[in-house]
Amino acid sequence: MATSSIASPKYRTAFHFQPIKNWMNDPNGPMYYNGYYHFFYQYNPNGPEWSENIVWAHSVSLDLVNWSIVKDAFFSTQDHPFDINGCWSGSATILPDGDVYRPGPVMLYTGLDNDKRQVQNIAFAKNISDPMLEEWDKPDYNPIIDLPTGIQPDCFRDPSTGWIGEDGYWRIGVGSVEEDHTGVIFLYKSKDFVHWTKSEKPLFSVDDIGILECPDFFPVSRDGSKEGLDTSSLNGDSVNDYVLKVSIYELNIDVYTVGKCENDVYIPNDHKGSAGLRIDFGKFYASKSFFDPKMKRRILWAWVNEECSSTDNIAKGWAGIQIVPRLIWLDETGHHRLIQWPIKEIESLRRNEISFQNLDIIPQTPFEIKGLINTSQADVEVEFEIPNLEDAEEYDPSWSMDPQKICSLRNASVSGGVGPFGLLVLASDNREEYTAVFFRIFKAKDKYLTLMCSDQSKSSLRTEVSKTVYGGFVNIDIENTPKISLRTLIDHSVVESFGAGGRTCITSRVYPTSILTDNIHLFVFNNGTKSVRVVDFKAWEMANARID
Ligand code: DQQ
Repeated sequence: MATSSIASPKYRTAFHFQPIKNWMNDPNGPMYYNGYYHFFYQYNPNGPEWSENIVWAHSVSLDLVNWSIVKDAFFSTQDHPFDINGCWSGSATILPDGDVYRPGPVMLYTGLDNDKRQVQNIAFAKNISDPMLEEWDKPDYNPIIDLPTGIQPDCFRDPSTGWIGEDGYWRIGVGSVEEDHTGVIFLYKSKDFVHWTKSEKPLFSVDDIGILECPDFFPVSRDGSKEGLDTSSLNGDSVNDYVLKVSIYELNIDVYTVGKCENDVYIPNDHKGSAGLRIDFGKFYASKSFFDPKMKRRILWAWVNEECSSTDNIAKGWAGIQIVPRLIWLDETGHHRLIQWPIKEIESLRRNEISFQNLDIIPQTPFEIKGLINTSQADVEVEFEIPNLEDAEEYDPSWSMDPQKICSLRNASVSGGVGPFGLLVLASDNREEYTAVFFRIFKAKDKYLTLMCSDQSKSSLRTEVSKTVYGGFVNIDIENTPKISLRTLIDHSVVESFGAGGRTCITSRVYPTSILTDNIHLFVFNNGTKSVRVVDFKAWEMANARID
């Protein structure tokens, strides 16, 4: 068994964005401009590990699926003290025509200055009629925002996309932490996008949570429409809601709330005192969205780190991928929750469809999906029907509503009442290795609870990779509609899953040794006590996306 072959190209992804080699982390400044989608990202050109002196790499695409790499946009140079030690994360704003500011794409990003203080810089696209936006101008007057008094020099970063208020002032949020460990998003205002003044009150703060990174602030339509809104339509709007997403450094998770903005202070509708709900319950961080004016939608990117050791990353020569970009919109049911779904364009890679309907999955008898040529790069959509909820296990109140804990205690191999049922992906033929993505229904005091898990405990015979069992509850009324769907994107070393139409999402990184010998299978399974029915099943092999 070639368990030492982590360096095999078979762990590289086929349709998730990743550079040809080396380290990548946060998505930066995504935007659509003049016919092209632009994607910038934190990149270490010198190796497969994070480095303080990181650069902004840049790729362009016509369809968000196939990418051409253009030259790095921002990197430190000796003549620029304001980012001489590194170019950290930031965001794009496309400034409209006007006399007050220079129109066209503008980037705000964090620079590490000559004293390694974090400061905020501006850069303009040099030639706004070049659709590739290859050249960027970093004016000598940077930084445009200096470190605020009383803030640690290494705790002030990640400017958001700007939005303009009714008063004609632009606003941005910048992540930080105060001395007493309160996480904050500072608010800055500017008339010309160059001179910024810090507002007395932060846009948002959470007690005792540590630094909040990569704030993303955007409007969503309250009526459940999938149509996205431009960030600047936040202006004086009482019809729409606002989303604030933050990345919590100490917990390594991305969370969001839905709320309103009053006098430049963001007020979440619920989850008061916390930073909110998880966007994705798996490996997922530093996400950033943008409004796509071509398709009138909001698209989310996020960094998916490796779950192997840094020694493995050095052996591989690469580390870090991005999620498949997701369409995001607000659930119309009034629960203040986002729904996420892979962008339509990714379906252009689907090949060799397999489908069937109305098949009962018998307990302890996994059903193998045969006929897909390569199940290590596939898109699978399945809808389950639960014939009888009466068999659901009792919920144990001592689990204290901690979904990851429950998924770990009751992983895919622990037989239940209704569930676990779902998919076994990247499975070896003897099922010594598999990643299980599944649901399990519990009978709680006065309602049924639906849990979704992505179980990496058996995902690899390699011992030094993560065996975490990720989990999240699914916000559906399973009692009245006893059906639930699962979509899973399988791509060599990533398993990205969308439960109940994108209400609960979990991304896992896995390194099955069986992929080295192309011994990879796909099953539908049920470890409950009664059959569950697959009402509809569809799967496709996925072609390779082009990144060059
Ligand atoms: N990554 C960047 C920071 C950001 C962090 C540095 C989040 O700007 O806060 O690479 O992953």
